[in-house]
Amino acid sequence: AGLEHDLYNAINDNQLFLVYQPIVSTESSRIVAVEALLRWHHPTKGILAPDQFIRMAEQSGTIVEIGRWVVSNALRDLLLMRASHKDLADLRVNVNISVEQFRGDRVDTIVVAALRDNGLTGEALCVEITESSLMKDLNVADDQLQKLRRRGVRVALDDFGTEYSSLAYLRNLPVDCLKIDRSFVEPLGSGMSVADTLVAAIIGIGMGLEMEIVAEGVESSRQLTRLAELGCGEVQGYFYSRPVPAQKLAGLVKKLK
Ligand code: G
Ligand code: G
Ligand code: NA
Repeated sequence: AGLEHDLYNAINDNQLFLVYQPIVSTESSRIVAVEALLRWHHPTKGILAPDQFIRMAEQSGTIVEIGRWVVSNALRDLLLMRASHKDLADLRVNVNISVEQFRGDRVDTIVVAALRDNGLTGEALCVEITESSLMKDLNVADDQLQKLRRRGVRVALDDFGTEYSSLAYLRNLPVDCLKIDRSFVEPLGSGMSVADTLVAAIIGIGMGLEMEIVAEGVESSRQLTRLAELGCGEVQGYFYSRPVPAQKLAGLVKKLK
């Protein structure tokens, strides 16, 4: 109960912050987007990662307030990042959304207001939802996601491949992008040909449904090369960068050039 109470105060006490991990085009090698990842600078426990508090926030309902804070701050940071380097002028930001947020206030209303407050259009944003949670609560989320997509906001299915991905279902989901879970990326190109076959199949499904494909957890040039060969459009992982503060992104652009 202690941590839950602390979390309740974390927003007002400015203890939450966001770091950003670049998403890079395999074709142009340019940073096309960043994923916003939440951190909590706890007064006594130090810096906590989402796996240490998001589930609690979902259960207590605090996730609705946190989600509002995340969208608003990610969009404000996006303006800073776009202005910080000419190659980042069209940068997009991805934010993670818990399905519990759709049962609180309407996510589409919150997002549209945050876009307007920052003078941005929907193309600036992608919302990431895990496959398992979307399947569980599709009836709640579907209409809100469709409203966002009509404004140009993209929807990405996170951790794709790890849960029950019914192919029949996938075709009708309000989704523009598949993020291949890093458990598939890890063994890529290691001579374990079944890994390559699986990733090729996922990319094939995504392409067939005209979805964008992002591979997560890319750590080596071996994995990157194989993903590019298989037609994966975008990659994310430690090979390019760990998540960094918004002010560090421009420096990363120069380093990658
Ligand atoms: O940064 P890290 O690898 O610790 O993030 C782990 C996971 O936590 C992410 O993959 C994502 O699913 C979740 N996460 C990160 N930031 C947020 C956020 O702002 N909101 C929600 N709901 N989940 C987040
Ligand atoms: O929920 P999601 O899978 O989007 O969150 C991504 C998480 O994976 C973040 O916590 C991030 O720190 C972590 N991560 C990002 N890139 C890599 C990587 O290349 N290797 C590993 N092992 N973890 C990564
Ligand atoms: Na994510």
